[in-house]
Amino acid sequence: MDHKVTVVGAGHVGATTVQRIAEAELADVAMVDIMGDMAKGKALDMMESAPVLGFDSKIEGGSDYEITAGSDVCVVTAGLPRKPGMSRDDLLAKNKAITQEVVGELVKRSPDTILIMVTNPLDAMCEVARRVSGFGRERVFGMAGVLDSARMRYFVAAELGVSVKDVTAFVLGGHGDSMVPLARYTTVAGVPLPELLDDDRIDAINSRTRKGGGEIVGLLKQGSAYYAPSAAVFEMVASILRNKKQILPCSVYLKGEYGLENVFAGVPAKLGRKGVDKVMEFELTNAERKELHTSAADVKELFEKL
Ligand code: TXD
Repeated sequence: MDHKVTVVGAGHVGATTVQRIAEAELADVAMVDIMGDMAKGKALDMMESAPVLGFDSKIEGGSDYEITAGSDVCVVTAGLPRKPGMSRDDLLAKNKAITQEVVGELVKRSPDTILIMVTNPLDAMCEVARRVSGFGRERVFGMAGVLDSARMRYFVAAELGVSVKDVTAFVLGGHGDSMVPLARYTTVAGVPLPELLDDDRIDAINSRTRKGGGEIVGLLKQGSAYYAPSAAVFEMVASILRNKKQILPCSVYLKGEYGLENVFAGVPAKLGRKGVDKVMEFELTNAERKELHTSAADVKELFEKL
């Protein structure tokens, strides 16, 4: 393949992302995990599916970062889940240490790469990666908004009984309980959602979107969502490698846009071959802007604990 992507963390999100990239022949893939030969085993298993599915992407797995050298894009899903008795701050400290180590190893071998962060707490891990890599914001950003927006799109399509393809949505802000679903910029065949649904139904969709991750956790009992998250990562990687310039909500380091500075928050970003091409500034009402600022303040609070 013309491109190479590394995915660190061969767990649920990581391995499913690798599978999606390889099956679409988007790139060759290196998959790294700290757990012994696990990544090697999953990579071999996927390669053995290639003759049946007919893809020629190469997948290499292991725990040695040498296999990642020269990657165009690196996706970081490595991390620990929150265990019983573990506070959010404990998790922050643990995943910060993992992210520091992983990003250091990656940029040593792929100095020109684009980093897509996935590990939670997402916006804080983006900041850790930015500090360790020293990259400009074009090359270090996070996946959350595409997932949150996909959830919202699905809920809207199901509510109205229309194709998911006709629904676009934008969820901005931090990847947490205070994320900001924007009904005014959510459209069905171009028609804004407030013209199609009453406030109560929109509120219900917004609330289900905010709690979307928790809903899946509650059903799975073990672990968290990965089919939709990996699809969201795939869309971002594809827009970058194919230079599609899709406008996707991503966690980007803001420099004054939306009145926010020096903080990562989900905003619409144009993604192309160089990474974030441009942060798009949608006009917001005072209420929407206030919600976005509240959400960004939550993220800043986490930054202070880093
Ligand atoms: O919207 C979003 N950004 C998210 C984020 C959506 C879904 C999942 N989200 C977060 O991604 C989740 O809260 C976790 O922080 C990550 C990964 O989720 P996943 O469900 O894939 O977790 P797993 O299955 O536990 O996989 C994590 C893997 C596991 O195989 C570990 O062995 C590995 O990470 N790991 C490491 N790999 C390399 N190096 C180090 N240091 C390391 N530590 C753990």
